[in-house]
Amino acid sequence: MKNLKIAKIFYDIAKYLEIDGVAFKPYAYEKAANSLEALEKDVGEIYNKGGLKALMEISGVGKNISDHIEEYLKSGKITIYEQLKKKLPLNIDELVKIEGLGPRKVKILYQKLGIKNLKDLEKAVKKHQIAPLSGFGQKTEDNILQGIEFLKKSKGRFLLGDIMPAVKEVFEKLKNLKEVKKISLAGSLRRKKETIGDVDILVAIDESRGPAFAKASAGAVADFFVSLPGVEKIWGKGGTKASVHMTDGFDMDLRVVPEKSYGAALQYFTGSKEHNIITRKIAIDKGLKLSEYGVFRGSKAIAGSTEEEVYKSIGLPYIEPELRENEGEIQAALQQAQGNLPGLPKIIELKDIRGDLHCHSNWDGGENSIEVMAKSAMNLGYEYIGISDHTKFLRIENGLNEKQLLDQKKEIEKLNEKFKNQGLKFRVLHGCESNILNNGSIDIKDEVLAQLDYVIAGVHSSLKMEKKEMTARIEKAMKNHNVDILAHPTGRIVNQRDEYKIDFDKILKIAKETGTILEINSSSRLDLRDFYIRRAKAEGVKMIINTDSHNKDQLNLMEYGVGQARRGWAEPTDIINTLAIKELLKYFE
Ligand code: DGT
Ligand code: CA
Ligand code: CA
Repeated sequence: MKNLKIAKIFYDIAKYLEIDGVAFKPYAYEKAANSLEALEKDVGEIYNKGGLKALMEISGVGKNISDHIEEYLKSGKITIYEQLKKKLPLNIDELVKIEGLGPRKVKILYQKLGIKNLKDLEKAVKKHQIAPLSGFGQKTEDNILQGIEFLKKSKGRFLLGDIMPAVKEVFEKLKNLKEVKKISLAGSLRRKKETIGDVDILVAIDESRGPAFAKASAGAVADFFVSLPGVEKIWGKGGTKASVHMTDGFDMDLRVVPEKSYGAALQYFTGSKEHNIITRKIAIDKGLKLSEYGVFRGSKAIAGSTEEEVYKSIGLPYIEPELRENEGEIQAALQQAQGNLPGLPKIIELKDIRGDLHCHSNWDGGENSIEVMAKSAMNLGYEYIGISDHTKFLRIENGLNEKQLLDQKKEIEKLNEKFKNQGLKFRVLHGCESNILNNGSIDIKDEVLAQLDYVIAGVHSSLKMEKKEMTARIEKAMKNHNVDILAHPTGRIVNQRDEYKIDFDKILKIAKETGTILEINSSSRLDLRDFYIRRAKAEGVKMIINTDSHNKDQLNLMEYGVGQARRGWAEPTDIINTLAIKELLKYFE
């Protein structure tokens, strides 16, 4: 699958064009890259089946972009990209990832100091060559250093949402093999960690027809695995396991086991390592041995084929994968086993979600109309969608002003009328994603905010404020009666940007006082983080899981927000978009 490779090239092109000061075009490349990342089908297959026309049906892909994709599929190159690289021979992707280094600054650093990559940049920072440059200064140099440290920490780990579409494709192919009786993702991917070191897949084969048959089956699965289309390198292959490197950049491990030890193997390979260490110890304390092959008393296997059975044999209820981090789940499980409360949380599931309230329409430069977004939400089985376009302070995002918001209100009323006449129960809610200005005020007049169904507010500028100021800024916004939801509360972006400096305990306290709902943003922000979700839950602060979709396909990102919420032990009652509309609206009164 070349989707991610091509997406990366498009991101690079966008950045090069930005450096050159080209207007609008960079955004088009980014949009195309976004949808390629989210695409669950191989772009090569799409092209082979339907040619340029089929490519152009991918959202964000027009004539120009589809030509580029075709060129890449045919030649492995995109001419304009090669030309841009020649003109500015930089590792652009690496450099602009540094927080505080926009394309403009990257260009200056190249022209003045010959900085081409992260290494050059780090050297220059250490020699204090950056601060003296005009437009930079000591603060920028410090920020760059921080950014470098941050990037180093996250190196080599992939965003869950970035690799999942490619993984799902492989998974489906394996699942369809006749030798495969059971299959599951394992490791950090199954635990829905926000970043993934490598992909682990576990397969069970039929052993009931004798060892020779089982051996042949396992071999067939491993052979198939290493010959998958996206495999670039084979790290190793044995009779029951294989390990490969994919063109998309990540590694995958496959394990094949007989059905009778599938549960034990799944428990082992799901991890985490820390969780496994404790479960094994519990087994030992009971005079048992727990391994990837099963649970044994002496040489007799007493459990192994399912995880439920494995946990039960060591005296524990089933523990959801997202909880297996040795963060108190074992104590909770033991408590439950002894009949005490609260025990393990009954964590939220994707099917509990009834709507998505952070969605952008083409009013603010998003890709799809309100109606298309609404229909896509209906197809997901939702009961409502909330349109929350950016507001006027964010000019680059075509933020809406008061008048446009009121016009939009009318359009939404009309649309709801139409749905009603069609006998549909579905409802479009009208909100906005307003900006919390430096002094904590909102960039839209209160009398207009009051006319919306709900208001989201978020920080989108001056991210580097001192802790006290930033906390006070957010506090003031939360205390605005019209503000219902605090978007991406800490400002972090996975592998890209650390959170702002804030006093999270204070934010929780204010949320409790004001009834402000904290968002769990499902995009690459994954903000709130899992441990903050747990703290919010403990304080009784309500949350909402939103996708922050800028097109209809991104509505599918909900699964990652839900994964994050599950890792944060959130139950349906902690999350307000599990509610039917009538109950939901009470939170916005
Ligand atoms: P990752 O790949 O870094 O995102 O994290 P994981 O958790 O997927 O780790 P990985 O792929 O190295 O191993 C998959 C699982 O296998 C891991 O979660 C637990 C189990 N495992 C691997 N090595 C060990 C080990 O040395 N001891 C124990 N107890 N379990 C291990
Ligand atoms: Ca792994
Ligand atoms: Ca692994």
